[in-house]
This record gives sequence, C-alpha cells and structure tokens, in this order.
Amino acid sequence: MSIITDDLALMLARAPIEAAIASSYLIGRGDERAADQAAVDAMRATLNTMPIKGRVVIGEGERDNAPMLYVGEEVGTGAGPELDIALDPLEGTTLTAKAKSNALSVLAIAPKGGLLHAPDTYMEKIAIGPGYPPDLVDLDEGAADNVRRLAKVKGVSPEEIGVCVLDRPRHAGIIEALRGVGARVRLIDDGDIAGVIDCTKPETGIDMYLGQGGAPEGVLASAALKCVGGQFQGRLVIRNDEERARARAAGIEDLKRRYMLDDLVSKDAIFIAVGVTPGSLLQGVRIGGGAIHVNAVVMNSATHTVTELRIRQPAS
Ligand code: VTB
Repeated sequence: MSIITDDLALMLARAPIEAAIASSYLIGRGDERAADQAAVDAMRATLNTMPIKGRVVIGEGERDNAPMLYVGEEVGTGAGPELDIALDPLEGTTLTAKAKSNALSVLAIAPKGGLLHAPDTYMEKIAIGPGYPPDLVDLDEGAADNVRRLAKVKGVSPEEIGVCVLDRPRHAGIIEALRGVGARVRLIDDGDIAGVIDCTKPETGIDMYLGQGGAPEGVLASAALKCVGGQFQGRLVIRNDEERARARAAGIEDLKRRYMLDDLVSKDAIFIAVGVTPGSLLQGVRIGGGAIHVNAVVMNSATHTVTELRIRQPAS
C-alpha cells in the first residue's frame, strides 16, 4: 500500500494551517519579512512534532541563507515514512504585507525521490486544467498557437479563453501575443501557484497559465495538478553563472530540459494549501468573536481525494 494516505495528508495539513494562522496576524502591516518569518517558524515547529522522516527538497533557500526550513533540513520526529517535502510557508509575502488576495501557505510531499529538487531560479511555465488530450499545449509553441489549440478543443473562440500571467515587464511579449489572438489576460501581482490551480476551476474563468515564475513554485503547483488533473510543462530559466551553479548544486544536469508534470512530481503526492488572505481558491484566515476560522484544501494523488477543511478553533 502507498504510504501516501489520506490520514497522512490530514495530519500534515496542520503545518500549513499553523503557518497561515501565524502569518495572518501580519496581514496588511507592510512587513513582508515578519509575515514570512512567522509562517516559517510555525510550519517548522509543527512539522517537527510529526512522526515522519522528512527532508526539505524545496524550502526557504540554501542553508547559509536560510536558518530554518533550508533545503536539506530534516524535519519530523524521524520515526515514520521517508518523505520529500516541498514547502512555501507563505506564498505571497507581498500580497500578505499589502493585504491583497491570494496569499497561501503551501506544502507538498511525496515519498523520497518523488519531487524534483528545483533550484531557486525562474521557470518558464505553461499549464491547463484537466480533461484535455495529452500534450495539447506546448511550452515551445507561441502563446497565440497554444490559445488557438485550446480554444479549438474546448469548442470556443479564442476570445473566450482566459489566460493568467504574472504582471511583469518580462511578459510584455506574451501579453501582446495573447491579446493579439483575442484572449482575455488576467494579470496577477504575485502568487502563480494559485494562478496555475485556477486553471482547474472553471468558475475562475482561467483556462491557461503562462509565463516565468519561480521554479520551486512550479513543482508545488505541479503537485496540485498531479492530484486534481491538468497539464504542466516547465523549463528552468538560467540567466547567469550563479544560477547555473545553483541548478548544478541541485543535481540538474540538462539545464535546457523541458519538464513534464511527471518529471517534476514523479511519485504520488499530497498537496495542501491554506488561505492566508481571501482568494480564488480559499478563504483567508479570519479572527473574531473569540475564534479563528481557517479554510484549507488537502489533495492526495494516490487516492484522488480532495478534502476541503473549514476549521473553527478558539483564538488563543
Ligand atoms: C514568483 C512566483 C511566486 O513571486 O516566484 C514571484 O512564482 C517572484 O517573481 O508565486 P518576481 O521575481 O518577478 O517578483 C511569487 O509571485 C510570490 O512568491
């Protein structure tokens, strides 16, 4: 039997739940670092109470720069299954500091060896939701072609295709091409894990995610798609020697490789997201009337179970 059980998933959910609660006290206070630190402290403390032998493969950075939840750090009591852990205790530090929507606390796990050790570089990404023919979109095709292909299979015109893109100058060309073919472009300030997951939810109006975001976030988003279906392709963006060295240190040999979803997440995985600020995926943490309200989603690719949690617990 797989070690990736729903019981394990629900146990692990406590870690991002505590991280979300801790960072929620810093929503709108203009202090990104403090919000991030609160999330990191809470996630680490909670993970370390759990009966797992976890190793952080995607975390807060290299050991020298990240005293906690650094890549390679062992977490858990050590008595339990050997797991690869990818985490982003606060995905959207700026969103949190500015009280903008879609900040999440995120955790993904797989049996040892199941998650790509992505370096802290950018990744070119394309994602679509479930239910389409395999390899319908292609990272190496132009944005307009991908929209046309998707529209054709969906049986709609390109004008009805919504594409999510991070609002950055580096995406000017993609945005122009998308608008040129008639697509609706949703520009987001931050948070491309939520942007990718939005492709799986018709009510968001997003059909495709496109552009360069963090490589670690690419693996985390792929873990979610592995659970709920959808397609993802990614390629590292290596801009200089330092990034080349970072990728080599992470064990990457072919720096130009196009990663398919199963290359990024090669074994069954659990993906957990908890809302920090309100968003398309989840409600944010709310504190009032002596209670804390938290909304989480827990996904398991081994059982194809998606559990939504609405937690109310006493405010301490
Ligand atoms: C990306 C994206 C993240 O930050 O890492 C982005 O994947 C940083 O991009 O979801 P820039 O360097 O262009 O600012 C997030 O949006 C939030 O962590």
